[in-house]
Amino acid sequence: KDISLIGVPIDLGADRRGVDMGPSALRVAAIESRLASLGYTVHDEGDLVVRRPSGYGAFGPKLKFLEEIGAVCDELHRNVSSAMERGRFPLVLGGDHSLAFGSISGVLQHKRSVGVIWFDAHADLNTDETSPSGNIHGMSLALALGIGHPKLTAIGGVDKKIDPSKVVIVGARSIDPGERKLIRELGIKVFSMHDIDRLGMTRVMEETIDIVRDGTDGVHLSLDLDGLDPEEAPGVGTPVIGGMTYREGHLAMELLSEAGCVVSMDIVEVNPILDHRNKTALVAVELAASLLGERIL
Ligand code: DIR
Ligand code: MN
Ligand code: MN
Ligand code: MN
Repeated sequence: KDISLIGVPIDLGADRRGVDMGPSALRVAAIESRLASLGYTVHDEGDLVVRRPSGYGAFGPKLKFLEEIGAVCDELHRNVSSAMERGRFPLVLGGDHSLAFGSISGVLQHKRSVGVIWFDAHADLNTDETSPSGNIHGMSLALALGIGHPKLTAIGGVDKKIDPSKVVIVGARSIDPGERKLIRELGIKVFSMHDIDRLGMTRVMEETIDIVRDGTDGVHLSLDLDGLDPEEAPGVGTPVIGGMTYREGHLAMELLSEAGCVVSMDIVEVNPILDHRNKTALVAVELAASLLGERIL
């Protein structure tokens, strides 16, 4: 089995600079050799080119850097698509979470119906109308559902969008009013930290897998490292207290690995500038290895 590593050094979707160094931090954390040791042939495709703008651009502070992010997502969707075309598992190294819209668009070029698991402290379901920040990393799941600015939702084709009944958000604990409304209207399943506390990660993942696997041709996993607790993953731009432990995250990956349904993955929001000795990238590599089959015995 082959894996394509696709680096996306973008920090324009968020306010804290430095998450563009995430792909480098993940490589320093030895992602390639770790996956190779599991028996994969790993193809590091390098990094996509991200333009360096001087200001927010034509769409202003409600949709910061829309043109640059749109260009990167368009390019990424083609890269993810061509990796899948060659039978490889696309592993996208971010970068901020705005890129996930591009990777999901790429997967949808190959799979008619895709389930999505969104590990995150946040829901990323804002639009330019509801966003309190104007940051596109808080809009990427909405965009993948076809909701948001038409210049972005057009990427990959307006018909290539995910079904809200096949999306599960895991680990949420910071949701904006507009996002809450959308979650209710679309009936999106959210396992918040409250649910993880109450039910335990095993049950949460069993229910999650049932939802995303049933009736789909594969599952995309979008892993925002701020889903973990900031004690364990401090190198993120928007930390929120009360997150998943490393063990909970690790167990979730092992259960997903056993289910065997994940066809593509993003690792996002790793910001080495805010980190302690690359701890967050090292945690991310542990989680990716578990998802891709690593076991203790
Ligand atoms: C907030 C923060 N909901 C926003 N979002 C983040 O700006 O839309 N997503 N940090 O990962
Ligand atoms: Mn996110
Ligand atoms: Mn987040
Ligand atoms: Mn492990």
